Amino acid sequence: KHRFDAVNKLQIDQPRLLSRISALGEVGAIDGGGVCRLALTDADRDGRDLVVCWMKELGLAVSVDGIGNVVGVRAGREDLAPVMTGSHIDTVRTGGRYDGNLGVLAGLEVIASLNDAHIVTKRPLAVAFFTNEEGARFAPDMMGSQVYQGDLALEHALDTVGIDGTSVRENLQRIGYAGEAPVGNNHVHAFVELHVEQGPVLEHEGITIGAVTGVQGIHWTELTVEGVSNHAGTTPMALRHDAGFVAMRIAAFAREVAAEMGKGQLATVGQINLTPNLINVIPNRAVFTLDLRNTDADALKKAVDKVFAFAFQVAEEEGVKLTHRPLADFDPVAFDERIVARVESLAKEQGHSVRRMPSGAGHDAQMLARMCPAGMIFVPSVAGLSHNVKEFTHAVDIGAGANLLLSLMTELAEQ
Ligand code: HGY
Ligand code: MN
Ligand code: MN
Ligand code: MN
Repeated sequence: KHRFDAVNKLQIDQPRLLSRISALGEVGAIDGGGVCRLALTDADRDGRDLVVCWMKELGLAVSVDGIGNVVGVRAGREDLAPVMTGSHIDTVRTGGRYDGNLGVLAGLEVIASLNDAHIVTKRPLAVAFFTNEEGARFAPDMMGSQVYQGDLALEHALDTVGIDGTSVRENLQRIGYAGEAPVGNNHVHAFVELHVEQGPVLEHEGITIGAVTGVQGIHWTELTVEGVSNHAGTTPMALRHDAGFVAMRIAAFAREVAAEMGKGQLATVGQINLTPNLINVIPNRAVFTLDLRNTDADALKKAVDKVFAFAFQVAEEEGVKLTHRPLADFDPVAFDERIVARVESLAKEQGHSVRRMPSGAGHDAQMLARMCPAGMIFVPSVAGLSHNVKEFTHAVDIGAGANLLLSLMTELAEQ
């Protein structure tokens, strides 16, 4: 009884959490208050070293697995499968201080608060950061958590070559995070991830907590168009095999399909590289990426089929060669209803407005959901900005999210 009351009154130390967020935000800091810690770069290594140092200071037993996932475990009263929280600390090139980082550091804050209160939960508690959640340098995204869960083979992930032509394996070794801990057969009792919403919904509705119901489907492809380079001034339009033009038509069509389908269909061409990329040369090669998403698996499949049918048709018309390489293909995921409902009821008990909502972004929780009951807590993103150096979440919302995480984890850890 005594312990239960103590846990119930327990609050996280918000200034301590905020100071860790700003300290980690200094690692790989870029102009505008953001961060660039692309997976497995030296900046990622420096961020990892800092978080591992904090894990050790908190008395966690730290392990590193074959893909570089780092898990810190706090012993429980009994030797059972742990309740885990965590996220990622790798960022996109123009990242913010909160995407991923908040979830990992709030996990450390939960540990620190329990340490201060000398409370030991029945189950062990674990805080993890997973390798390469972003997938921006090495596709697919959620790479580390999918290897941890077991559906992505370690060797296959290690062989992956990124956008700069180097492999996951060589980069992992170079930064000293090619670990020994096994992957694929880990036992986790439940997983809860705190994350910034990265969208405008909570702020727009004036709601503090998102009880995340699941993650939408994600379909990433790299397309390569091969045409004929020629003189921009002497080649009649009808005789061109313009790879750049075909790539741009496919990109524009993908946008039109999303607009036409509505109902949450999303399409993004984030990367496009033309060769020789010169003002007066018709490009003979275009390599570009297509990111299609939808909460509805059938609608997403329809969008993919429409865009590819058009792509092959326009390639035929323009007499160019089109090839493509899948980079990620994740079905929509539904989180565990008991966890979603408990996020909702705990938020209300703690005096916060709350709503259920799907996640537009991919998250490590969607991979853990394949191996244990999983769920997520969202807190608002100011102006809905993310993958942008101006990403920001108010301290009061960070406190609310971290306190909810503390309560939920300690409850799950008594199961
Ligand atoms: O792409 C995503 O949704 C995630 O940020 N990796
Ligand atoms: Mn993230
Ligand atoms: Mn992200
Ligand atoms: Mn994500």
